[in-house]
Amino acid sequence: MVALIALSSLWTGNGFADTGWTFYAPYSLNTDTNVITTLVAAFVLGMASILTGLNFLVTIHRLRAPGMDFFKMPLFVWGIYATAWIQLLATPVVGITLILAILEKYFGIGIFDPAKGGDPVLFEHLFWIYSHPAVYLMILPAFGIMSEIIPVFSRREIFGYRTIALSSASIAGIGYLVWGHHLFTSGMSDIAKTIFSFLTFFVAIPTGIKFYDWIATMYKGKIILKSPMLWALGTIITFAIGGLTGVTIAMVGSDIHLQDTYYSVAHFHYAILGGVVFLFFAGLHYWFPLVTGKMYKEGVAKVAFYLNFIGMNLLWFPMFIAGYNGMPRRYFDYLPEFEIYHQISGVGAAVILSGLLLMFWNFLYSWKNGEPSGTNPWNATTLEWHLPSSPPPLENHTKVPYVDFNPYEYYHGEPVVKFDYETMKRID
Ligand SMILES: [Cu+2]
Repeated sequence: MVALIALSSLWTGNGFADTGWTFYAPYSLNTDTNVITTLVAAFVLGMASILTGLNFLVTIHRLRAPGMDFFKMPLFVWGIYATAWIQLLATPVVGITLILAILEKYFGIGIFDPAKGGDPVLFEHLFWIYSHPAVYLMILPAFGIMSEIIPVFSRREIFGYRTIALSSASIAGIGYLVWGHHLFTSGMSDIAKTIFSFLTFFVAIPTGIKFYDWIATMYKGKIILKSPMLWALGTIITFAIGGLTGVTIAMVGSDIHLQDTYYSVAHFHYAILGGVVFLFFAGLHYWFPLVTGKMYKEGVAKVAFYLNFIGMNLLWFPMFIAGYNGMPRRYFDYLPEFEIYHQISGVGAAVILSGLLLMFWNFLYSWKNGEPSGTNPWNATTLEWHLPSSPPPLENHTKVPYVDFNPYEYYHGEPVVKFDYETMKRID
């Protein structure tokens, strides 16, 4: 639907919107490309996001298995739960903003266009009230995947289950209060800048708690370096770089120097590629046998991981240095002193591409020709691995399971809970 609306730009005359993804006013209101089609497409996408969030919230509140209270849920579900609140509460703000922009374009009402008495900075505020939490909307489910993988491949009960669960909720909550850090150079009072800067630092606290919990889970664990765990460990490094450089641009003083440079491009990609996408890949490896009933080639998966990890760092780390030295973003050309950084990035892009191709080839090849995986190849403890067959039969479980155990119970490196598929209860 969204793609169709966006593609309709092609035959309705003036081509795709040329505003970039932020639709900043007043340019978006005055360009004659098909901004309205793109705004409508983004609005439809927003509606889908709100309904998805609502669906997950109601499902998690009303349809948990008998016996499963909130603190027996897998941490991936906690990540989805926190995300769903963001989808429900923050997305309407951007939806209304898009409608206002459409109305202004159609009817010439002066809301954002200063030529008509509007305020373009208001658009930036409304846009980022959603679009900052949108970053957590991506990372919280990814952190959930991390919290599934770390205990299974450390053969230890997760350290600080409740603090991980509640830190997801508090990241979602704090996420609403920090949007102003995108506007430090847009014209804001010094007091507002100081408050937004200070509040942004608070995001580091629940995020840091998660990192300490993951590392504490591994401590004295029986670590198994299979590919899902490799991706998770790689992400601990890359996301730490993405997160900590985020703190450096949350400071007003350094942000005024680094705003709109390659430094922020590098920060963003370390957080989103080195956080969200890497953990998505970790999850693909982790749940591949569950979904397909086949096992991929572990050696190939490891080579693909190292290519991606090395390529990712070659591609984006030089941008920190180039950006710090003044390379602006969104320029198609650059001064001679930035050439070396662009060249290293180019090599990195080729390396990461080869890693991605190898990874997807491995998945596709193994889906057809892989060895049967069995129902629980990782010795995992959560409910989705307690199934009679892999891939799962229709409707997954033969009857509704009774869950009176914590999601990650290991004792001396072995899962504690044995499950009976006839009664769908634990065997003691
Ligand atoms: Cu932000």
